[in-house]
This record gives sequence, structure tokens and C-alpha cells, in this order.
Amino acid sequence: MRIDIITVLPELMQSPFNASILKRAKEKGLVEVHFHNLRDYTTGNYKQVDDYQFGGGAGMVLMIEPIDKCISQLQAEREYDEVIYMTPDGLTLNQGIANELSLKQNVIILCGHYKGVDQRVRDMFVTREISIGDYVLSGGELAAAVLCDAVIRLLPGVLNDETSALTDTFQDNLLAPPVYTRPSNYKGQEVPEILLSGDFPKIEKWREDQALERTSKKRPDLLK
Ligand code: 6GU
Repeated sequence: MRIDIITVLPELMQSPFNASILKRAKEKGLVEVHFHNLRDYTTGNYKQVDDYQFGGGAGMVLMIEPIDKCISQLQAEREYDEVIYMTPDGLTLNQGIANELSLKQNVIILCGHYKGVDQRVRDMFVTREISIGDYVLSGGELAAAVLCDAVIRLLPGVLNDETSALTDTFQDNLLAPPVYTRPSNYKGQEVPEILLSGDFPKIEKWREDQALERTSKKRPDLLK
């Protein structure tokens, strides 16, 4: 998979891609992530990427021309499956969307900033608009990093057995069951005996029951 991220703040988002699972995915050649600084696609001497909005009002809007230049240049180099715009008024990200995107070859992610982008960018280029929840961030960069993490860890070969995505919370619309490690007794707090029994069919059944119970207590909406 190849991901091209267009942003005015590449430095805000690069570090998550250089640690842990995302780093390993890159090193294994399972994903390529390229950052494009919008300022590199400006024409004038001032490297202007934003301007006041027509009709008045507070806040700057990202201009269409540098975004068009950047996206058009990328699209001339290869076919893209999606141009995703990160915006709080997009569709809320969930595991289903992450699963779907993990099957794509080439994806562009455009990060909004300030008051967002000129509407014509959304009309002309964007195939999908994604939010990461009902709260406002200063820009789409951290949201794009969240999206990339959720997607990249699903690529075949990124996770090993121990970190398998199959047992994740949300994989079957269920929260994951509780987990424990040594010591089996900590200051009187015991690990459930069943987990120490070695009876694996019983343990599996216990985990399923716990997942269901946890979900109905904490997230009954997921069971509907
Ligand atoms: Cl994608 N962008 C911004 N600016 N704020 C958000 C968001 C995105 N998702 C949730 N809040």
C-alpha cells in the first residue's frame, strides 16, 4: 500500500510513523508513506497556501491551486483508489472503514487546516471525507495519523501472532475480554482461576462470555 499525505504541517505527523508497528510495516516494505508539504506547490514568492474566505468571517481557508497542483501531479504518476479529506464534518471513522481502506493500493490523504479547504477541492477531487470523532482538532494531521495507524496495522504481515488483529476490540463488534499477566496474585488481587487451568476450550468460552458482558455493560449500542 502507498499513502500520500498532503499537509501544511508535515513535521506534526511524521513521528508516529517512525516508531513501533508503523515503523516495522515500512521496514518490511508493506507500506510506503510520503509526505507532501503544500507550501512546495505554491507559485508566488510568499508561498501562500491560505486566504480569507469570500463573504467575510473569521478564519483562513486553504486555497485550491496548491492542492490541485499537488493532487494532479500525484495522479499523473499513478492511479489512486481514494482521495480522502480529513474533516470534522466527515463520516466518523470505525473499524469497518479501516478494514475497507486496508484493501486499497494507493491512497491520498488531504489534511484540512484553519477553516478547512475551498469547497471546490472537495467537489473536484475528494472521494471520501473522514472524521475521527465529534470534537474539533486544530487540523487534520493528527486525525490522519490515527487513520493511518488503524489501516496499516491491518495490512497482511504487519502484525505477528501475538498482536493479531483478529482478537481486537471491535473486530466482531465486541469489546475485547480482560487480559492478565504475571504475577497471578498481586497484593491479594487474583487472576481468574479459569485462565490458569490449562483447559483451552473452557478459557475460550470464558473469554467470549466476558467480551459479551463487557460490551453489554460498556457499549450496549454495539450489540444492536
Ligand atoms: Cl479529521 N479534523 C479536525 N480538524 N478535527 C477533527 C477531525 C478531523 N476529526 C475529529 N475532529
